Amino acid sequence: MQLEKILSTGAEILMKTLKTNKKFSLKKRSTSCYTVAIAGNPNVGKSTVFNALTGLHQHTGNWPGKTVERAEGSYTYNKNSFNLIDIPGTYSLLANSPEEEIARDFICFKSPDAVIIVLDATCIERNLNLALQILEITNKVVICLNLIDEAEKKKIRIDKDELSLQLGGATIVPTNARDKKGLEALKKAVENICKDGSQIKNVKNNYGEKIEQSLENISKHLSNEKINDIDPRWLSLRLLEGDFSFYSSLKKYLPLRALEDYNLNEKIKSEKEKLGFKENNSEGLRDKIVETLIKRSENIYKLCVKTSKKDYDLKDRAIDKFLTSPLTGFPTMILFLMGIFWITITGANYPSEVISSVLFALEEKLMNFLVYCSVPPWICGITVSGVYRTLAWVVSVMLPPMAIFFPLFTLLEDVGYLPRIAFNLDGVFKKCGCHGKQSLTMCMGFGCNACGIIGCRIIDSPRERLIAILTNNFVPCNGRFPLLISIIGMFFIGESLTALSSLSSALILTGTIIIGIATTFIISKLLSKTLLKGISSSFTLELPPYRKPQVGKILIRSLLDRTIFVLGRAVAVAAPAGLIIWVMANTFVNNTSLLIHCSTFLDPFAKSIGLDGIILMAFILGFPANEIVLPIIIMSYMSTGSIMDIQNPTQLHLLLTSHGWTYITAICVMLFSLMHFPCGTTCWTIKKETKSLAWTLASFILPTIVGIIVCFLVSNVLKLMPIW
Ligand SMILES: Nc1nc2c(ncn2[C@@H]2O[C@H](COP(=O)(O)OP(=O)(O)OP(=O)(O)O)[C@@H](O)[C@H]2O)c(=O)[nH]1
Ligand SMILES: [Mg+2]
Repeated sequence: MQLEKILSTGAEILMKTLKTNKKFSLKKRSTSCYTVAIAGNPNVGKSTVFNALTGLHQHTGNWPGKTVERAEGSYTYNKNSFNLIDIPGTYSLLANSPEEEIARDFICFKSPDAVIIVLDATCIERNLNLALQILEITNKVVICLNLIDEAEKKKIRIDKDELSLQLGGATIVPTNARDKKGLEALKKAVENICKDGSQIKNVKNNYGEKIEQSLENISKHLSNEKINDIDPRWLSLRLLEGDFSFYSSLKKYLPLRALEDYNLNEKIKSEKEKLGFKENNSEGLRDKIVETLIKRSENIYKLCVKTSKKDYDLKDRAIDKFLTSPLTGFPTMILFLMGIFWITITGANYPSEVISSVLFALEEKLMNFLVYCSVPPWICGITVSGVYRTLAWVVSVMLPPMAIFFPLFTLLEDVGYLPRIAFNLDGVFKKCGCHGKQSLTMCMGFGCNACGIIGCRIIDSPRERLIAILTNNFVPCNGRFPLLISIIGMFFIGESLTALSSLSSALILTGTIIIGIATTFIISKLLSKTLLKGISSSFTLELPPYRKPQVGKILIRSLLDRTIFVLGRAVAVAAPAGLIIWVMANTFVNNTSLLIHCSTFLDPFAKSIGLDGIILMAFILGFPANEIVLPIIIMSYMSTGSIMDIQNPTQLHLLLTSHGWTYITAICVMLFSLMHFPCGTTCWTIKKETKSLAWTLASFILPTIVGIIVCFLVSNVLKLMPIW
């Protein structure tokens, strides 16, 4: 009885505590858990702030629109836990794009305990527009004045106190997130807001007497309603504006009885009439809102910012003139591409040889050890000749080029060159009926097509986004580069790698990539004239300032985050593939191995497009990851007769030519590698992004058909030429 009483009293206390303090947490050390959103314009350093606070590694780079999906992480400060949300960058909350909708809905309906508004200290005038809109929704705001180091360099001085005054008393924290400066103060300011609430007076933008009166009238109908923490005046503004996307979000997140209220709807209608707006058209009101925000931002800027060096971006503009002019822009782009490939090919050669000789020497030892342990020959075959050999190949061929290519690409990204490529290619993409931003997603495809597909979210128009998704596979990802580089090396350059031969390799690889880009243009144009008809939409792409990249950090991060990740994925897929191939090569039906059965079946068709049955089978089995196509080809050839160890490119060349490879086969394999179905991960991503099985199938079939046609034509035309 006594125990029962104690227990029930304990439970009562616990329930009371939970009721009175909804932030109560049962964690021993962290007493509370708060939700904090990071919002701001694109490319102001939100993800850098997020990474610096959480220790995570969200994608950062010097171009707008990288973060397209909400990212979450957490940090602990003074024993409290803070759940941080990195929301996509937006220029406003008026929901003209999906990112703006995501940002608006999160701030409005997820009731974060604090919002960190990140401003770029070098151009706060442009950023204030969004800050003023957020401050209208919530006053639980901390202003993070990021990139303060760049502002100082450009001699831009910001009067923090005045800025705070203009923003209702908001705490202003200058930071240099890249060098992790100012973070303590930022954490403190966030904690204060979360624990003690905001001291900020609601920052209202005055839209003029008449509109203000209407807002007041509508607010009266809302004030008694359950509308979370949303400011009734701001809600009234949205209702008056008749923002359709906001209405659907309201219905989704709030059980708003008031919306069905006849009186409220009548009130909104009559207020609109009073203001002279038609029921379903509030263009004028939106213009007024935008105008007010711009004017106010201008005023605040004038009051708070002093610059003594007006022409601080003179150098940037001079470089831009060179990199984006029609005469010099394109050649520079091709030179950069060639430069990257040249460094990759030259740099990867020696480490590849070293890794390969170490791993293949280990193979022998491993086999000897298993034989010594009396392991049955078939197990030795599966594990060593099947799985281990494939893994050794994937690691030695893929690791070095990736470890060089990724950092170089990230370097260009961090400097700010990617948006310049988009600027240069914008005209061509427009002529093909698609969006200029497709060049950015295409560039991302060089790293990984699945990343390129997710990146397509930066394209607002569904038609243009689909074109970008369907054609992303025409640029080779990192999984396909090793195959291209190996074939170029073996068939077109020669045995030893001299400066001249690596330059020729880079030239041929660049040519191959240019074929891929040209195919992207042609297929995009075809799609926009047929299945996905429409006019290309215009857009403004901000050219960010050139930034000095952090070379050390780039090296470490691209090695750890990208190289190891991609390699891990390849290894995970290569091991079972090696096993399947070994089993197929060693399972006999009617005295012929399954492998031969399959390749013989595929042979007639494969030969008609310049390949052979084994090559086609390797592409099919390579569906989980493109990286394993070449290892499968090698393993299949080795298990069909030629017993030899592949220690260097000469032996590999011999193996291929002894199985009937000619220059035509090499060219067709390269073309088919460039133009065939996307890998499994990419297909899965396409399904996720398009939410349509039909479009996923289309993205699978389209490049495959293009590849088959191109290889058929090329192989048959080349066969007619006597030089081959
Ligand atoms: N010098 C300097 N560079 C910074 C600072 N913060 C961020 N950067 C750089 O600015 C660029 C943009 O940073 P991100 O964190 O990717 O910006 P974002 O706001 O998340 O961008 P989106 O996701 O595209 O909207 C990167 O190249 C960063 O390295 C800073 O305080 N100082
Ligand atoms: Mg970001």
